[in-house]
Amino acid sequence: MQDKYLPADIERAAQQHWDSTEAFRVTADASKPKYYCLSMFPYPSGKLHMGHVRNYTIGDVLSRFHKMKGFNVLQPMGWDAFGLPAENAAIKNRVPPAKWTYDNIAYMKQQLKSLGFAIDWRRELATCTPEYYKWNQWIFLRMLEKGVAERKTQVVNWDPVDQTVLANEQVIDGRGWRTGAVVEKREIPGYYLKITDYADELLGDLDELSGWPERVKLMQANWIGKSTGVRFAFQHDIAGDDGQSINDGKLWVFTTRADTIMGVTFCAVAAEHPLALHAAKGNAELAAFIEKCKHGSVMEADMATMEKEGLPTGLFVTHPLTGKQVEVWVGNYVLMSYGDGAVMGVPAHDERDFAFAKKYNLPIEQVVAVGDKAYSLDAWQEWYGSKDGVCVNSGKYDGLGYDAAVDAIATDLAAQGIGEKKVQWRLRDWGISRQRYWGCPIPIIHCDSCGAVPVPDDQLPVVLPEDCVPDGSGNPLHKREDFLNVACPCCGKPARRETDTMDTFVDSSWYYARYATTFGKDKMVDGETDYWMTVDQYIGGIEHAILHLLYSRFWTKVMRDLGLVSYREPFAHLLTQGMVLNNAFFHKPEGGGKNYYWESEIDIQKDAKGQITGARLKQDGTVLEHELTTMSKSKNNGVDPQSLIEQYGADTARFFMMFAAPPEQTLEWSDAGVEGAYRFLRRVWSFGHLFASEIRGQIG
Ligand code: ANZ
Ligand code: ZN
Repeated sequence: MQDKYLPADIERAAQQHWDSTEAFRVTADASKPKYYCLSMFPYPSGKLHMGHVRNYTIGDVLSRFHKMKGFNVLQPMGWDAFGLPAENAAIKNRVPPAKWTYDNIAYMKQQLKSLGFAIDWRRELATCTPEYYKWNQWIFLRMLEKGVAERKTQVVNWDPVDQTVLANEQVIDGRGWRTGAVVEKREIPGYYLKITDYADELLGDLDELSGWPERVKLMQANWIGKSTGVRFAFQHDIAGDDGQSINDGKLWVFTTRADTIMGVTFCAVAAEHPLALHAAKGNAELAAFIEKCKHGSVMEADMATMEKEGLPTGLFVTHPLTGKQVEVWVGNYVLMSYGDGAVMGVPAHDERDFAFAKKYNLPIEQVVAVGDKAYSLDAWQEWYGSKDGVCVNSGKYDGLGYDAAVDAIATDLAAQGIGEKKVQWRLRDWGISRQRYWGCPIPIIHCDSCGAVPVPDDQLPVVLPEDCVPDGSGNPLHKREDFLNVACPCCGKPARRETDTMDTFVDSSWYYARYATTFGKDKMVDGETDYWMTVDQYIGGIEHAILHLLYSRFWTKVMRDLGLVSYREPFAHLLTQGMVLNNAFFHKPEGGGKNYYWESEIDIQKDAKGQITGARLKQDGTVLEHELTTMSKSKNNGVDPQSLIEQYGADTARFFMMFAAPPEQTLEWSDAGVEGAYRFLRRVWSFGHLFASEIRGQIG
């Protein structure tokens, strides 16, 4: 044992020993308790960042701790390897996404190895390999058979200049990211997974996840969004072009506040609603407004804050309980995709309706009173939306509280056959079709005679050609005759392959189950899965709190229903690690925004406690502002793990990460802290050396 602490030598020797002895290779062993420790697999973007290092160090510490306690520990690693950045890199550098991805994987794997994690590399997987995505295709076909997957039309972002479909993140302020052209909405067919069929179970089983942070469970519950209310119709005889009453003469609405039904002063429908489209036929102003709404956001967060706008349709419907005529408006705050795409407007008790009524001078009628608070029309206040009041100005319902009023009103509507209580979910079915090249091909063949035909199992996987170079003008698969042309599996006539690929969330929805198999070529998962699953500890970023975790939970339940696995939830404990923060230094240029500088470009002044008191740009001496914020490429404040490893060794990096902050909390980067960690490890080494050479010698 050498007396000096030389991390590069020590770590290399240890890592070679682990490699040659396959120290972290594990197999199912029923005689031992198991511990499956999983960190969210990285996207192979080029190189590791500090967030990865933190994530994987936490997992590694837990894994090694459990191994020392006698558990059979599985800690795997792999690559979330499909997705848009590879296509963007291809456009920029003219290299195929496959090459870019595999090169990045090779580099990042070396980085992970140099960090010394106790990973069973034999189980490494990359989602862009046919061995992996074959099973995406296979289970998709099972879902089609079961009716869990179905084909229907979807609305996509269309760039009219590039003639291509854009992902949401490629639309910036309503324009295409490359062309700057105003993006249009288009309806095209695509595949959907019926996650809504599992809404009840996905919500209910959250109660079983005692190892999950409450915050994440709440986010999931809100996303699933169970609302209990009443669905009912306003009747009318508005005839469409065919002379028949539109929608059978019923304008359906969903409300969570049926107790306010006597306060309805208008109805509002979404821009895409049949009544809106009908009214627009003879009304150019309305037609233009509807067009404008179509370009607007459908994000609910935006809907809540945006300026309420609308136009009257000139159409009237009948209030089911008062018989009064109620005018129908088109409102930009009504979503076509929620409930029935229409609302009863109760401005006295709903904030959005209030803003709308104020703007367009529509009547506001109080129908709920809370205590003896006086109602005022000057502002919409918190209690107007409260369910704690009693009905007033509501005829026979006066004096009833929320529950009693809803019951009575639902009963009266049901008696007319135009209403009932209803549970409404916010969750939508999961559209998985992406008009992108770098993803898992959807295994469908289009035949002029037979329609959309599933690829037979014995022709799987449908292999994605790996040598395409996207140029931004649409999916390059459209030009690949060798991929496109195929015989129809039904009738044998010439047919064409589907060119859409799957949402990359599909890839990450079941990778944890694949790690826990023997990687057999003939099965998606095998018996080993039931030994290792469920994951005992899952670790990753809070940015995945909703979609990735929800899709994985859904996927698990589908696999259970297909008889592939026996568990119903994939992750027993979840840890969402905090972000890594660092100071960022910037100028604020005249036109707005911030110009960031690297620490190497500036002189920093600090006080005795090491607090930053000022910063100047070396180049010209100008004063810079600074803020503590998440490390990021765009803010020039990232610290490269590689340089840290080279300077101090992996153990210092790992040690600093674990001691600078509790895992769930944000971690402030500190060069002094890193040096302190290094000095400590050096002392530990010297002590070990002393023990080995002298003390042991004496005992010896
Ligand atoms: C009248 C009313 C009065 C409402 C009141 C609320 C308060 P959650 O809880 O999210 O389910 N709504 C229904 N369909 C809509 C759509 N397609 N787009 C926009 N808003 C819609 O919300 C249900 C409430 O959201 C419903 O209850 C309806 O407004 C509105 F004092 O009906 B309410
Ligand atoms: Zn055919």
